Amino acid sequence: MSLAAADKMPETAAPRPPAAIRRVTVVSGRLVVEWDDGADSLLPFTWLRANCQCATCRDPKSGQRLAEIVDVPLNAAPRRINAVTPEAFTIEWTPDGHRSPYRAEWLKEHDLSPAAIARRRPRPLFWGAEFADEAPSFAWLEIVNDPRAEHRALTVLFERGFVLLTEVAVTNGMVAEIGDRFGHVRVTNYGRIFDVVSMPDPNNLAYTDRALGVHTDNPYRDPPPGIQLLHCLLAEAPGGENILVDGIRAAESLRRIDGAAFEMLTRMPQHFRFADADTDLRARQHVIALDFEGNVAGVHFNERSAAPLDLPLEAVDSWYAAYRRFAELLRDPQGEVTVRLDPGELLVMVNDRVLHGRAAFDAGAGRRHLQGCYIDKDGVESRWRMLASALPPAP
Ligand code: OGA
Ligand code: NM2
Ligand code: ZN
Ligand code: ZN
Repeated sequence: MSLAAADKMPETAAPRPPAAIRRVTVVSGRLVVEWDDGADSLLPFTWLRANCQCATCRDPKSGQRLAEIVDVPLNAAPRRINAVTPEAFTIEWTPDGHRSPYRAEWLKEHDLSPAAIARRRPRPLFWGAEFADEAPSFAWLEIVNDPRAEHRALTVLFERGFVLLTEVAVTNGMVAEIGDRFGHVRVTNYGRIFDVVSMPDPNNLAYTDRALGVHTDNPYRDPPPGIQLLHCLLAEAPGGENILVDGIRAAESLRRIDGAAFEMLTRMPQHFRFADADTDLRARQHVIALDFEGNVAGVHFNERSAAPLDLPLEAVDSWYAAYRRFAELLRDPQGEVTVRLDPGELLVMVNDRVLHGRAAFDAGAGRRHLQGCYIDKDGVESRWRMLASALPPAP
């Protein structure tokens, strides 16, 4: 397949020069830090004291907290604010005289204004069929040789939910090497890596040449894998195109057009199961999962692995009506990006956001071989932050 090169993607969040502190006062039981950029930070005393940055409260070597909440005096309040400079100040606390240093950079990084909180929770950028022309791809060697390219690729992965890697060596196990660079490969009953090929006695319909409707992988696991990698090694058989759908966008559409259906799928879970001769995996998941703010965090959708619904019988009819409504939205061709992977191409997908499916292929007419693995999101997010912190600041 061919997708647009990603060099038009925006450069992200390069660290800005920290603002300078102008004045520190106490107003109505809160600390007020006035900044030279015109902003004020309002900070509760307990929060400041619980996050004391002194060497007694925080181990200077590991940076881990030593302080425990029960040692923070009730009604801790600033007695004096000392040594105010543009970069730092110290609070001397009553009742116990403890002294806490705070740095401007740290305060800005953890600011509690609604705007600062929102900046720390980036929202996904939604896409539909039109994205086929702009969808991002990165040459693997570019990622290996340039931390900026790797950082951009991971930024795109988190913004869009998938990224295509090209020019990947067509070798056995390469997929796990890439998985271990971005994060940590998760070993499952399918192994460290799995071969998606058509085989005689498959334990999973993935291992046939049938079409697979769009789905998220392994909802029968707790937690399901965060990210899936699929590496194309052979694509001689006619067919087998992959279909990608932005599940979070579809779920947010359902919220707008059928609030009751949306609410049902966020409240009453579906049951999933995978069983073979050695395995009996079962888990419950919300088809639509919400984050702490009530935004859609992800979806769990897999018809192959749906177990009998295990809900109070009065809920069953309306649950299915809601599920059907959502399934219809997921099938909307206007939401589908189709890609035909060639050998050397590798899809990285956020499993609980981007649903993937495949068209049937003809195993009698040629071979098709994908190799896959799963990694968890936290490790990839960690790598993304480490890459960002090592980049030189943008000019
Ligand atoms: C899978 C899967 C896609 C494909 O194995 O879970 O979705 O293209 N495979 O074969
Ligand atoms: N395989 C390819 O979630 C699923 O069962 C999809 C996963 C077997 C690892 C297939
Ligand atoms: Zn302290
Ligand atoms: Zn799959």
